[in-house]
Amino acid sequence: MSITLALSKGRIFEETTPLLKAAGIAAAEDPETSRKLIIGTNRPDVNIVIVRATDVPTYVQYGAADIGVAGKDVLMEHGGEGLYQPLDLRIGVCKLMVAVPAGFDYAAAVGRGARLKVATKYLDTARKHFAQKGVHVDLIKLYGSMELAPLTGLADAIVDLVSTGNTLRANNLVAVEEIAPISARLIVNRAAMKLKRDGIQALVDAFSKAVPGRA
Ligand code: PRT
Ligand code: MG
Repeated sequence: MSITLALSKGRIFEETTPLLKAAGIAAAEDPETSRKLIIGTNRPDVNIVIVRATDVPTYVQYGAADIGVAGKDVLMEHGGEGLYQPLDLRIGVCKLMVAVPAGFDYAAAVGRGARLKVATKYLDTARKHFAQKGVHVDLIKLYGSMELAPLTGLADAIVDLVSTGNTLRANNLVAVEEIAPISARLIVNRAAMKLKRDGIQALVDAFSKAVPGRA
């Protein structure tokens, strides 16, 4: 029984490669240079499909892929239906944060019950976060370059991922609140977990042993 693994190109593919290697799996092609969306591996029973980062949970949820690697940010926004999340891979580590222009008094704005305009691609996650705090927000959906929104007057604040903080600094923004710590998770289709139990469990175990910083 063959196993299909869904990955996105870029940092997820790059940081998953050493984990795959530890599990004895090597991709036959590099998705950065190949235009193929289905990539074979050195193992005839393992294939990789290359999809957008936000589409990884969807492919696995519906069983088009058996397993996948997706950021916690993407999983929170997706909701996680139909998925097992057996392993924190401790890659793609960053934080989901609220950021505002330097000098903007976020605490005061929130304190006096102002309506905040917030731009983000994490609409559901942001809505839940501010609702929980009782902060009134108008959410504006963006698909990228969130950092530009406060600089152009589109929004007062953004909800975005921060790792080194360099992007915020370069755009004169400061992080004012952490929403969640983020790292990539191994996700498994619920039906595949039963039907392909042995093959999938072997992969989970091999990844688990290779997770960075594992005691
Ligand atoms: O790029 P594309 O639109 O195709 O998709 P994507 O942006 O969803 O994918 P990709 O490959 O950029 O990110 C995939 C996953 O990597 C995310 O879902 C996160 O789980 C994880 N990850 C970890 C990050 C970062 N760190 C990160 N720093 N994803 C994005 N960033 C961006 C952030 O949005 C901001 O623009 O990097 C910038 C901030 O970085 P610093 O170092 O300047 O703080
Ligand atoms: Mg990106």
